[in-house]
Amino acid sequence: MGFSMLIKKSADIRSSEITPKSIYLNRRTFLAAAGMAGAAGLLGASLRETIAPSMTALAGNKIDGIKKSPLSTTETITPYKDVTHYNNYYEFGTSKDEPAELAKNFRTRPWKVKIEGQVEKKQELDIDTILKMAPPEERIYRHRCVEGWSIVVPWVGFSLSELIKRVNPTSKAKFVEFTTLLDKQQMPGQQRDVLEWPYVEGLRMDEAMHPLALLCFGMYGEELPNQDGAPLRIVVPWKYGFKCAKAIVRIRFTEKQPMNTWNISAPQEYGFYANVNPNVDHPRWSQAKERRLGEFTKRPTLMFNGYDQVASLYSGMDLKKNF
Ligand SMILES: Nc1nc2c(c(=O)[nH]1)N[C@H]1C(S)=C(S)[C@@H](COP(=O)(O)O)O[C@H]1N2
Ligand SMILES: [Mo]
Repeated sequence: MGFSMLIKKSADIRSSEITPKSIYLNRRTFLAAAGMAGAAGLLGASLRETIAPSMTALAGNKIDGIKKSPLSTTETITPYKDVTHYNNYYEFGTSKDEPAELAKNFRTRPWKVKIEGQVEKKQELDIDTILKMAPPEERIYRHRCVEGWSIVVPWVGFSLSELIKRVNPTSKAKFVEFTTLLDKQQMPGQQRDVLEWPYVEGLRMDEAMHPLALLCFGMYGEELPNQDGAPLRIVVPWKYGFKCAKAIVRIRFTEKQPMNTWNISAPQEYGFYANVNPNVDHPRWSQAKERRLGEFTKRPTLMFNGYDQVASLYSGMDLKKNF
């Protein structure tokens, strides 16, 4: 009995979903269960009773009723550990491992999202109202950072168009702007001038309405970890990662092209469009190749990150000028 039985118990519980995440979790549940076994002995409680609640707690907040999306890639999913410990989120530090640590206690409830600008009715939506607007889907997308690394993530969310349709933009709405929370206390990175705060991003209306553009609130079957943008972010898989604003508190519809944070910071390096494009180098490095986290050899970067279905959005545009 003892440990071997405990290991079996943890494995059984998540055998329905063998993903990199569950393998990682099983290690943690095992370690926790080992600790709990000691506690059970001391208190005289049965092992089953003691372990069961801890399983739930460690499994995080699972999202129910997730449908699989036909828009998913079949490429190998990047391990959960990498996707949650190699982050760009300057509000929580500029090094990749800082957000996991510094965003630990970030409060994602209560959370409101302001809907402003060119809409029939300006309003403030509660995050839990937004999450109920459409059924959650798992979208396994490639995600390419402008810095040259990439990951494959099973995001959970629904098309951004589902929200846009429901808030009735006026005919003047040509762009959508997304703003991240401004909170120097909770976001220690905002105490430094590394970027202009709050972080702002934007999309052209037809880009935002494209079925691939995702309003995202989860990954690996669970609510988003704070370092990945909880409680709400966007994911635009054919664009460089910096377009995917995290911790969104305001969605504003505009007539004019909104400014975006990285464009303000370094306009000659980061444009508004930021479509993944192996033929347009960053002024300081080539964009022709990328390194998938966990792999050694670089792979070629694909036009639009391989999402050719968006090409028609840019027909007639010079993508060297509109980088
Ligand atoms: N608010 C905010 N959103 C952000 C960033 C940021 O610093 N702040 N970094 C961007 C960049 S450069 C990338 S590559 C992605 C990274 O998302 P991930 O950490 O979930 O992989 O988030 C984007 N969204
Ligand atoms: Mo990035």
